[in-house]
Amino acid sequence: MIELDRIVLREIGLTLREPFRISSGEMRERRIILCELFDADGASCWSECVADDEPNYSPETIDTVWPTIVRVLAPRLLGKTIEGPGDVHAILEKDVRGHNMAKAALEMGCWGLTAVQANLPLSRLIGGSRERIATGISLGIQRDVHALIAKAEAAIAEGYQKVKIKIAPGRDVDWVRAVRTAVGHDAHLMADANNAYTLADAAHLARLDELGLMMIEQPLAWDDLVRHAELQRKLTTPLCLDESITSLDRAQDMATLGAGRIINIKPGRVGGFAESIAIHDFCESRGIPVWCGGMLESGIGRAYNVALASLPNFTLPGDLSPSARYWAKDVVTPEWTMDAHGMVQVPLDRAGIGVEVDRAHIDRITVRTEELRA
Ligand code: OSB
Ligand code: MG
Repeated sequence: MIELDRIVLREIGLTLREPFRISSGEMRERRIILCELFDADGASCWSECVADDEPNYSPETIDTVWPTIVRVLAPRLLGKTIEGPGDVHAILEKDVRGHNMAKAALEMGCWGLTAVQANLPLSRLIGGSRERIATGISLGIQRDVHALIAKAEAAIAEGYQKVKIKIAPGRDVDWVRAVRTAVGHDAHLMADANNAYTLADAAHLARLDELGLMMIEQPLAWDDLVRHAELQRKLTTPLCLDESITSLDRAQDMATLGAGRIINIKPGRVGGFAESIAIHDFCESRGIPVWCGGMLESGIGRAYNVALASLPNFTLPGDLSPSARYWAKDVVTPEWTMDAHGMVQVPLDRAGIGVEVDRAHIDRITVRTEELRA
């Protein structure tokens, strides 16, 4: 039972250790919205919103999320008696179009809170069985191909089980081929285009087929399925959809159309855990592998991703790099780490999200707060 009597919103500023460039934009300073949910019974839990400050990945930004939570979403939860976290998605979804990242921040917080109340690790509350999660790294677009090769080699030496190379026109086939040559044919490589291409590039993208990639992520428009299906028919490399999969319906459409063969599940993109689990279960029933994507989260969002990725059909390495890859200092203790085999430990020794939140550090980097009450 969830009875929220208070939600505290905060915006924090976290500086990436190095700028992260994708075909649709660049991130340096992350502005992140954190939520703290308080239940009437005294339990509380943190959650994180994955929206960025520019709308280059999805239409949402942190400046659409904040007022949407304050005016539209939080009032639907505060002071209400909710049976369980599985009911929150429907409550937030009814007659509210879009705003998945805003919805997810609250919905996931309700799952985290329920895990605290049940004295269970979040992973186990949702039925996760894995104890360790295989991890990949997502390499942003580099200054030149030499820098990219050096980063890929270093990542493989560190133990990462997958290297995702961000591509864009002019920085694609030749760069990926150079990495493949440098790291050898056994390394698990993939490319992510973040919508940089159109169907007119099909023949060019087909040149990636000979490079043995695990998949090509989201080459075409952010909300497209039909053209991805046409492209998939022209490629032997599996397409993986990210931006286009915003709900279970869209995942089903992907399967129906043959628009992709793998899904990158980001709970923030699909409105939270209930929808993520539904997509996971659907994909499992259809033999479609899934993996957990990342959005340069702080350690709080990462905790949710790690818990989600402990579900059985997350069979491919996630974008779940350790804290130190992103931040000089994360907002959680212990920070997220990875072993020499590229595995992240699922925290099973603690109820809730499994990490301690460093409130003093968060206070120092908070730029605004707002307290919402029933
Ligand atoms: O397309 O997966 C993406 C980061 C921001 C926006 C979009 C994407 C990404 C990443 C980062 O690839 C993955 C990570 O968090 O390590
Ligand atoms: Mg992506």
